[in-house]
Amino acid sequence: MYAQMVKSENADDSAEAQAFQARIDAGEKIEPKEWMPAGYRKTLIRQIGQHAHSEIVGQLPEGNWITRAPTLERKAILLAKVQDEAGHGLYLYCAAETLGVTRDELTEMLLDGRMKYSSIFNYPTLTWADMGAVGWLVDGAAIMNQVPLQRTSYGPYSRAMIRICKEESFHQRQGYDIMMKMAKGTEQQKQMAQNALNRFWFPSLMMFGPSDKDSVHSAQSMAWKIKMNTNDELRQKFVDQTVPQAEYLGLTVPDKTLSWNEEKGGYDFAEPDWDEFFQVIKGNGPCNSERLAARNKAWDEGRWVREGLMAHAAKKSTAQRMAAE
Ligand code: BYC
Repeated sequence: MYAQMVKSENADDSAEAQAFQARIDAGEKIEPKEWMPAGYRKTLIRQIGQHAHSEIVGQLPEGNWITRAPTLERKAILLAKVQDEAGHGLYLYCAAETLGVTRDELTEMLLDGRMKYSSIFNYPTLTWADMGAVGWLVDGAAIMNQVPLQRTSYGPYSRAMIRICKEESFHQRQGYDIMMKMAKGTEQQKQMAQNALNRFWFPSLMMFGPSDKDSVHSAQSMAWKIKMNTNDELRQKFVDQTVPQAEYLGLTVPDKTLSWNEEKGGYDFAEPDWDEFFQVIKGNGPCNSERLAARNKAWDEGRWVREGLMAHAAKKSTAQRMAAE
């Protein structure tokens, strides 16, 4: 079904497409069974699907620290956070399914590399302080991107975002709380927090996507209100929000060019290494093969559960049919 939809995608200037655009411009929400251009559907499947995959793959770097959390309380908090990410993935797969693609199709496209997930999850989490940096910076960047997506034009995506954003703010605060503890701890702990900031700063800036001049989808996605801001706008907002938080921690943002620009009312900052970004999204980041191997293993090991559930469902529907005859 997905392949058929992709094939039938074409530039659409029909009366239907114009009426659709007028609804978008008027701020109306588009609901699953309503008419939509093939390109709108395809873009949503790509973005919501990638977003769902990011939530699921995003459990791996933090899951890595559940067994090694320093206290029972930190373990319980991290466990709850990682479980929330699984829930976010499920809301998003459900939102994508309303567009006519199945969760299994999406999963297969992730597992064989046809669909992407966020570049950030291809970096390793080396110390406990990375749990602080991930919550503070990665979830902080995610919120910056997701708060405007609550107003996105596709109803099911917008409603999933409202729920997800509530949970993301707890995630960001738990990360910042770890950073506060570490930064105000021993010299060694403070150094661990600084190292985590050093390693996660630029990868976090990459989460917003390539610079606007290299963003292939932004213009059309913004016209359709699938995206509400450009990649550079959100990256700037993130830097402006995060630099004072780093200062409060007594940590240094690893960017010697960082300076306040009075005229624009925001920071000037160094761009991430875009060659590195494009390598990571092509599959050549530090942890890409490890992450995909973990997801493939989970998919293969869960096959018997899926088959068992399908056999049970088939048995139940046969029994119901026979009872009705
Ligand atoms: N990573 O034209 P562009 C979380 C790709 S999970 C990988 O600007 P677009 C969390 C892009 O797909 C949060 N790929 O694209 C979970 C396109 O390639 P394709 C995840 C990226 O879509 C667990 C190409 O580059 N959030 O927070 O207009 C634990 C050109 O880019 C990335 C979302 O998914 C990237 N960073 O804009 C903790 C938010 N950036 O597809 C935390 C929803 C770009 O043509 N998504 N690419 O092959 C979006 O808002 C948009 O899709 C993006 C990219 C801003 C990410």
